[in-house]
Amino acid sequence: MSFASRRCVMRGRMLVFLLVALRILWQDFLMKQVLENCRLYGIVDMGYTEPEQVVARTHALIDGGVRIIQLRAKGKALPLVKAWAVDMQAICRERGAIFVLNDYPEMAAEIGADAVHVGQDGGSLADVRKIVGAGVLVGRSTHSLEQAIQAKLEGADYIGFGPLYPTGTKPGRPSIGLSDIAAAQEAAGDMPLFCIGGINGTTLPQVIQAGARRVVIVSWLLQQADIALTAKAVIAELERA
Ligand code: TZP
Repeated sequence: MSFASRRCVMRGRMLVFLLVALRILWQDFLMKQVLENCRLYGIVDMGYTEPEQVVARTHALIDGGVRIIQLRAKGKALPLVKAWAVDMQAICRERGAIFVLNDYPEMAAEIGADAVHVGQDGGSLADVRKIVGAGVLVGRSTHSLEQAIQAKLEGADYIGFGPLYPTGTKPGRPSIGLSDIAAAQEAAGDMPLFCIGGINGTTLPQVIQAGARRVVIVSWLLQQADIALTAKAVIAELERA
């Protein structure tokens, strides 16, 4: 190959590399914007969802204005989790929402998930980031003010904070109450903090009153006859506060 054509190939490769890098940066910017503006985080929890409802519920949440949607499939067979995750990721990508896979960083990397969410037992966030790679958001569950501060120091993209109230969705996990919400919110700074655990139409006003700006609602939302309408009302209530 002549020197001129080798130079041409090199330039082509550099251009491709640059375009890929720009695309990752742009995608990252867009996702951070969505995360920043998100008030209600939805979870398609397979403890409350039949497999044939996964697609419709993902659409219903997005119809209701939810822009971050997690698949939570505790104890389900991995091939099933992967199939649901692939479906949800495709819907979220097409409709401008962030898809979050709970618990499985390797699978998140494999299917190209927008984000992965890990618990306190999910290892260091640096290790999770090594698995999922650049441009994938990483969220962490926290159950105390100290854990919220630690997650911020570790560079979490967002945190869940709770359970505020006892909840059957996370049996055995003691509730932490509302008293630390404001301090955790303050410590979180610009890292989005989502209050979680036992939030429903009755408890939401108290949670907002205690300083919450963003929430995750699982069972109550999934059990509504009209998920989209309920999500819209919750978002409106959070935005009014
Ligand atoms: N993490 C803390 S509480 C909780 C999780 C996943 C479950 C919240 O579910 P619900 O049904 O909204 O109480």
